[in-house]
Amino acid sequence: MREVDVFPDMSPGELSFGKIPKCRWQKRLKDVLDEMVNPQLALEMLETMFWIRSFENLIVEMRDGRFKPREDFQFVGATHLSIGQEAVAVGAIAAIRPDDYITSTHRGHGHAIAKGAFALRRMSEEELRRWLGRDVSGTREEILETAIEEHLYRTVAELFGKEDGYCRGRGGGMHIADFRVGHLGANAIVGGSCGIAVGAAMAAWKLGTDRVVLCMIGDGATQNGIFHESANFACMAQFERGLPVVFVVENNQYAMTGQHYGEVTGIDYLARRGAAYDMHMMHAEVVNGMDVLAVYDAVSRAVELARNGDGPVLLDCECYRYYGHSLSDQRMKYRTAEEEEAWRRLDPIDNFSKQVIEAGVLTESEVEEMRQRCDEQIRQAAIKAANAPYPDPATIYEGLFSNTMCDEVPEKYRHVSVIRRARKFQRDSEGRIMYRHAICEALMEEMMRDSRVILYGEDVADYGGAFMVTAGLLETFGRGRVFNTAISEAAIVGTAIGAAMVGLRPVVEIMYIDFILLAMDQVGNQAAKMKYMSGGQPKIPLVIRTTIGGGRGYAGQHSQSLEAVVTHFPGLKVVAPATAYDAKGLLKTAIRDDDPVIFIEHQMLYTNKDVVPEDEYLIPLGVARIHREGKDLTICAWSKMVEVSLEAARILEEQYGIDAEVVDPRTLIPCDYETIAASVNKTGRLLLVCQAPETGCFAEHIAYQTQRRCFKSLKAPIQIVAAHNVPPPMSPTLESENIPSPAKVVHKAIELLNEG
Ligand SMILES: Cc1ncc(C[n+]2csc(CCOP(=O)(O)OP(=O)(O)O)c2C)c(N)n1
Repeated sequence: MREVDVFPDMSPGELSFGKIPKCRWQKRLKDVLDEMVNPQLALEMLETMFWIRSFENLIVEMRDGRFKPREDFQFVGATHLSIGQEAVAVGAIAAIRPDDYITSTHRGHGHAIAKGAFALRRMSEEELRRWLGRDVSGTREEILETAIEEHLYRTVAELFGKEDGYCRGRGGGMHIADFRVGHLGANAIVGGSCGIAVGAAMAAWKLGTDRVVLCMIGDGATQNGIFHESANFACMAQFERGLPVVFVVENNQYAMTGQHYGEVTGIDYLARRGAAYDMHMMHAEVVNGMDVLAVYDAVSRAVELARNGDGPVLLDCECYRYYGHSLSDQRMKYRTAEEEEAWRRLDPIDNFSKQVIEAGVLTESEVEEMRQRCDEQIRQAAIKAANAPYPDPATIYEGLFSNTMCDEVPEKYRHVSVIRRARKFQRDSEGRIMYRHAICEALMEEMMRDSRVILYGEDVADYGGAFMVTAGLLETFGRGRVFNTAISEAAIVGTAIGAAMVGLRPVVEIMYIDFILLAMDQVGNQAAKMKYMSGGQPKIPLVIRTTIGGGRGYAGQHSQSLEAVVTHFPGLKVVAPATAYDAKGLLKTAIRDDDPVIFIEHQMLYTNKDVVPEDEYLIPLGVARIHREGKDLTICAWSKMVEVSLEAARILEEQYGIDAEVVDPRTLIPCDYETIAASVNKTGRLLLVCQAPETGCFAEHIAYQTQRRCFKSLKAPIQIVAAHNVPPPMSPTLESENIPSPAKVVHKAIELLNEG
């Protein structure tokens, strides 16, 4: 039962919101030297800001031809510069531990440089050697110098798309990541990383660590749906503790050209957003983002709150980008020279340099020496990177999938505490159980095997899911591992990605595949791509369970078969089981797989029964099943269409003496084209049966793959029985006309046999 009853309360009153602090920090370095900030940290902050500015000045110079790291080098790629905003990246990242995480944005050079630099500076000699991946002699200081040099080099190399880059040139500057120092990736989809950050925070908390996540985002991102879904997710009351995530809004006043204040929002300060999500207004604060110490102070306090279970926090760091959105942007079309001048007077590097001199940490000439040294370090890194090789085209597939499984659960995750004994599904006299129960059994067994497997989605807990598949799991494993979410498809998927990246193995449910369209950025741009774009670094062991249906009069938005939509994104595996036996074995495999899997169940199969052994078994992904052998033609179908095809094959045999072979690929990605081709080479004819509209359906793709392999043995053109090219209609007559039936398959099969 639920923890809280919702009784009516209609008494009159007023809701009040607390005060949001603004620009609390009014001190200077000299006021806090040796207390909050020691001289070493002050130097590190200044040095890091210099590196960031040098790095981005170099981009400007390469673009306008003033600097060529090599005579024939052509710089290509995005030029989103954060010049003017360095204090936010540095102040925020200086305030976290090396093992804390960050997510970043398309304007994330500064975040990447700062995260690597501060993490390396805080590593022991041994950790530095491990990070370098080779044995380096010398003192810790010398090794650190080597590591910093390598860090700057690998950052520039990624900007240039070189093999030595952090992401082996797969991601470039807009998608840079170094998971070894907790940099979970920059994201070129505005707001795209919010769910990932919250998911990583959830995993950090559930795994019992005290790590914190900084979600670096722009002001534009706070208007995007994924930000709102993720902020709400992070604040859900059912989490005993607020999730340890700090949203650091780098509020440079503009999205691309859209001004949040006075144009695209109705509020002055974005910190006000915090009031929408939790009773503490997310401890929101407006921060002077032009002052590195103000940011350091605010983020330090925020991190302490988050680490102690009182997150999340929202910091609105007011700053300014000096250049346009990118170097091709004519910024004077949407802002004035006076405005720019006013912000430039607060320049974070000049401002902090003065404070460092005032505090007696460095002299003016020492500051200038540092600036020149940082410039030179970046230039040397660029020259080396320009001369380094590009990735070998033959390696283009490297990093796409892990293609590994969790064969053995680490000892610490094997101990699973249960509240109630796991539900047993009674077999009938022939050893059969329902498809829905087979799926539940798979979940139950995998959750028993590995405490990192968690399950969440809309209504999956007390209610057992819209289709009663997960009933009983809450009672067995408790709300820590089985919980409901808000209706936030994007956040469900996004958080699962972040959680999977840092150690959990989430299984999430999207009630109908029609709703996956609300999460399509998270599915297609994030889950599918984060591994590849970061050069293959993270494992993302994530299962997205969803359903297709049709046949119940639910019409266009609850009956689609969108499997081809998800197969289109390289980096996802896609499974669509037709029987209870396959569903159980494939789901268990999907949960153990280290890559993201979309697991598509069929609502009209949930009550179908099949023999499902009680003993453990797994079914590998990418292995088709021949349901029925035959010699006259091959019928290829998956999910519910296997049942339709088997019925058609029975009619063909009984009424027409035609012997059809029925093949089910079971997994669409990877797809066992070879088994299908072997069947077609034997029969000479292929009929594909698919519940999706014909145009762009997965059957069209199998047809292409098969004709490539079987051209010579085909006796007739490949045919497809699919739905009409209309949204699924509601009326029974129209709906049954739309969904392929055994009669239609029989008809097409006979036509096919009469050809060639
Ligand atoms: C979802 C999405 N919409 C639009 C874009 C195009 N775009 C790239 S950056 C940007 C502005 C983002 O503004 P903000 O979040 O404030 O970050 P900033 O660029 O100011 O750092 C836009 C509109 C995008 N990349 N992603």
